[in-house]
Amino acid sequence: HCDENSNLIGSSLKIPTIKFTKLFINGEFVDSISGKTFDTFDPRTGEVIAKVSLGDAEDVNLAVKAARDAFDHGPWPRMSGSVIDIATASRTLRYYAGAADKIHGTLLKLSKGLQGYTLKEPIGVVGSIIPWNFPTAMFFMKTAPALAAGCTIILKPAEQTPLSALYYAHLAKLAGVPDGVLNVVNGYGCTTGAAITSHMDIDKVTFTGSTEVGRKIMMAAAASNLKPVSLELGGKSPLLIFDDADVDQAADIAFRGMFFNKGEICVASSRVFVQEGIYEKLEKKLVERAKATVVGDPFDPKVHQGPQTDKKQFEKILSYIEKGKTEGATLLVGSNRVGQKGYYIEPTIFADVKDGMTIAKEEIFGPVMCLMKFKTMEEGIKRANSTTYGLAAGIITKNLNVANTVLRSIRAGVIWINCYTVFDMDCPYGGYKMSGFGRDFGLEALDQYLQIKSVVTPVLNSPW
Ligand code: TXE
Repeated sequence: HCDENSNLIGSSLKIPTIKFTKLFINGEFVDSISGKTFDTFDPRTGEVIAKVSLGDAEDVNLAVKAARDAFDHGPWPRMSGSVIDIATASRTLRYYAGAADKIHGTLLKLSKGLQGYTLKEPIGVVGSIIPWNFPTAMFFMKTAPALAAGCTIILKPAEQTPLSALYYAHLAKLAGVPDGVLNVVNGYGCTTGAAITSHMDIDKVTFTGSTEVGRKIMMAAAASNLKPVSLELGGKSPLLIFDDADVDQAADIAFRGMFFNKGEICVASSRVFVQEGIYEKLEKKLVERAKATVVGDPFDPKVHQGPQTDKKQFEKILSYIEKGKTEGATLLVGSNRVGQKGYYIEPTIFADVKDGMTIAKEEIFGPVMCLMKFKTMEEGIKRANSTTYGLAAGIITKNLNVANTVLRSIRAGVIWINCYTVFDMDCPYGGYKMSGFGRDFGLEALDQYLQIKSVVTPVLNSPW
C-alpha cells in the first residue's frame, strides 16, 4: 500500500499514500451516481484522511448488473480454475487459487439401473459486507474463496475503512481479473449495505459484523429473494486456565488473546476463567503486562497498542468500563483514555467479575478483560458456556483428559489448546449459537459459494 511518495516515520514504517477513493465497478474507478462523498478518519488524531465516493442503491444496481453480466456471459465461472495466476497473491489467495481446480462433486451410488453424480457450480453473484477491524484479511477471506468457486462479487467495505479494498480491486485488475467480476461499492450499512442484502439479483450474502446487523441481514434476505446468508458475528469467548498451567505461558496467552489488535477482534479471550490454585499468581502477571504496555501511535515501532477504530467504538468501550465499575467489578488496572486526541484506551482488567454482569455478557470489542475464578472443571465448563455467543474458546492445561473433556463440552466454532488467536488458511472458522453460521477459511469456505446439482441417468437402457 506504500509507494515512493509515502512519508517515512520511525525506523521503517510508512504512512501510505492514498491512490483510490472512487467506487470500483465493472473494472473502473467511478464516481458515485449522486456525486456524494463521505469522510474517512485517522483514529490516531480523529482528523479526516480522505473523501471517499459514497455509493447507494443505484450504485449497487450498477455493480450487480456488472457482476451478473460477468457471471452469466463472462469467462470467470466457466474457467478451468487452473489458469488463474494472481501475481500479488497473499497466503489466502494462494490457498484458494490452489483449490480452484479441485472443486468437484461426488459419484453417487444409486439404486439398480441408475448412475449419477453431483456437480458443484458457483452460486452466482455474491454480496459481501465486511467490518473495519481487519480490512485486509477480511477482504481476502471473503473474495478469495468466492472467486475460486467461480462467483462474481460486490463487496461493501465498512464505512470506517473504505480505502484498502479499492487498492486491492486495483491489484485484481492488474492481475487480470475480468471486468465486472470484482466490484467495490463503499457506503453506509443502512443504505448501500441494505441495497445489497435486499437485492433480487444477488444470489448470496456473506457478512462479518455485529449480531444485531446479522439479524437484519437475514431478515432482508428472507424478505427479498431468499438468498442464503452466512454470518460471522460477535463473541464473548472464554479462556479456561487450569491449575497445572505454566503461569508465564498462561499469562502470555491470555494477555495476547485479549489485547491483540486492541481488543477489536471477534475471538478475543474477553472472559478469562482461572482455577483458584493459580489465580493470584496469574492476576499479578496480567497486571504487570498491562502496566508495561505502551499505548500510542501505531506507526511508532516501540508501541504495542494503537487507537480504537473510531469515536463510536471509543465511547462504547469507555461506557462499558464505567458499567463494570458501577456493577461492582474490581478494577485492577487501566480504564483511562491515553492522551487528549485520538482514540487511545489503556489495557483494562477487571477482577471479581460475576457471570451476570454486563461486561461479562456483552461484547465490548476493546481492550477490557474480565477475570473470573473457578474451582472445578465442571464449573468452568458450565460458566464458559453461559453465553449467547459461541465463536471461540481456549483451554490451558497439560492434562490431556481435561483438555479433551472441555473441548468437547464447549459450544464454540474454534477451540485453541495451549495457544490462542492462531489462524490458518486450512482451519475453518465461524460460530455456534448467536455468533452466526457458515465458515470462512478452509475448504469449507468454498461451500458457501457453491451450489450442488445432482445428475441422474439410467445405465444403458436398463429399466429404473
Ligand atoms: O458493526 P456493524 P459496527 C461488533 C462489535 C462492535 C459492534 C458494532 O461488538 O462494537 O459490532 O460495530 C454494515 N445492512 N463487531 O457498528 O454495524 C456496515 O456498514 C447491511 C464484531 O461497526 O455490524 C459494515 O460494513 N449492512 C465484528 C458492517 O455491516 C449493514 C466486527 C459491519 O458493521 C447494515 C465488527 C445493514 N442494515 C463489529 N448495517 C466481528 N464479528 O468481527 C450495518 N451494515
